[in-house]
Amino acid sequence: MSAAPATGAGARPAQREATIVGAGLAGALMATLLAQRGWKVEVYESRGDPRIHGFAGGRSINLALAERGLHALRAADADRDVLAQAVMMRGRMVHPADGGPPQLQRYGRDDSEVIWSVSRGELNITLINAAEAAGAELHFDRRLESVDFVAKRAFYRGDGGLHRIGFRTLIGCDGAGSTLRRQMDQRASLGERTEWLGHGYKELEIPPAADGGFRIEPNALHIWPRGRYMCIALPNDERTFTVTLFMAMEDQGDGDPSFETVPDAAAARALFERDFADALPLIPELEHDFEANPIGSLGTLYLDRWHLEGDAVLIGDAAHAMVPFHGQGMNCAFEDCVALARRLDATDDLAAAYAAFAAERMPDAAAIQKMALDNYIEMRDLVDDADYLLQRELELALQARHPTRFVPHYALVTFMRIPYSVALARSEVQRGILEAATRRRSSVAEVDLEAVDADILRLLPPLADTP
Ligand code: FAD
Ligand code: E0Q
Repeated sequence: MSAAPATGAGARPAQREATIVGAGLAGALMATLLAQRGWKVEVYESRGDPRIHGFAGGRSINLALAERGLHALRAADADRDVLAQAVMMRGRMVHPADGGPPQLQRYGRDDSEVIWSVSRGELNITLINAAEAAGAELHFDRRLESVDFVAKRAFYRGDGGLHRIGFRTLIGCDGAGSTLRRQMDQRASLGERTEWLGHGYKELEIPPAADGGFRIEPNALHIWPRGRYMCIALPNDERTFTVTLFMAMEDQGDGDPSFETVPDAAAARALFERDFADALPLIPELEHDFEANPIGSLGTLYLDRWHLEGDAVLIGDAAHAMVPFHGQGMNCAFEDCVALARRLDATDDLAAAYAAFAAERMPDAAAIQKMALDNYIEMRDLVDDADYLLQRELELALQARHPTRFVPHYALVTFMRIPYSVALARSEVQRGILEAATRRRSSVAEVDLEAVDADILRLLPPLADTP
């Protein structure tokens, strides 16, 4: 006869199990990280299995993956599979308005400081496979509809029915339009607020050249800055580029184009003939793409709370959607996954883990949200602005003089893993130094570097890790 197991409070560790809502980028990575740590993980995704049904209507959409996201993929042992399908981007290729030759602005000091263009669909499939391989159970065609937090039951729509499924805790990875967020907010206000940018986007495609190669430089993020609107293009490994046009949703009365004044394919062609003349011949299906693809809207989502005790927590876009202009939304979502997995692993107290996760990550999400908004202004105005180029040149000179103290803004965000809030604070100090040093100067040779050195030593303590 064996003794009955002890059942008193605290005698048995809580079951390490979680239900993840959404098998997109954050959901699939979160599932992988927890399953690899021995958790029992169930994932519910509203869409069909992309391995069977293909992805997003077959359009290839790509994203820039940087060090923060790559590091999270390393933690899940998925980095090699992802990089095998990625295209390296060493800088921005700026296409001037006057039709002059495009100029490469390097992102880093050399080819060790680059970012990667990855297909959203392929990346998602790689992560779904990793999650399953780690032991997570994925359920497709299951759209979360409502949550009963008292009975701890969730309701999912799919396969022509409504499915009632119990949970221990819910991790919301269901994106910017999160249903879980709405359900949590009904139980206890999350203090939600969205600030719409007032600008939207439209995706177009550059197909391969006749010989099957890339039609423009593959190892760059192409950008056509035009003041208050712009186009960008990122390479895909199948030798196409995805072009994204960003502009105001409504006419601003300033003569600039908007989705209101450019409502159809004919107007889009006229806009490209005038403002993006070198891009136009690269996009043979411009009319079709413009009519067929939706206008995306852009905004920043702010919440006062990300979790409901130990019952539910939000991560990724569901918690802090941002505008895409720093290329960090996915990178930030992946950092969230690593931070949350670490907190969950450290304690059986879910409410404490969620509170610690939110306390750690909310300041960082707010910082990258702000930097992403600021970068739209910078990107649209990139045109050979002399002050801008002088400040970039001085940044590199100061980094060479003080590699542990002065790291250019872009590198702090893109090539390092220091918290975004630290990157923002240091960037602001550095911007002050750069503005003061370049005032009424037209070349780095005219800058009083010794005076700048003193400011740097005084204001910028050395970083432990430098890129
Ligand atoms: P999502 O990727 O949106 O995934 C949400 C998942 O939840 C989806 O699979 C969805 O089907 C599912 N779902 C939704 N509702 C439910 C429900 N009720 N029940 C079940 N499942 C549900 N980031 C970068 O890092 N680099 C870039 O270059 C970059 N470029 C961008 C360009 C544009 C134009 C935009 C709009 C964004 C860009 N981003 C970029 C941001 C990036 O796309 C997001 O930050 C990222 O997708 C967030 O991941 P997520 O998993 O939180 O949400
Ligand atoms: C990157 C890489 C959608 C988008 C994605 C990006 C970037 C930009 C401009 C945009 C920022 C930059 N950037 O080049 O400074 O680095 O991801 Cl618009």
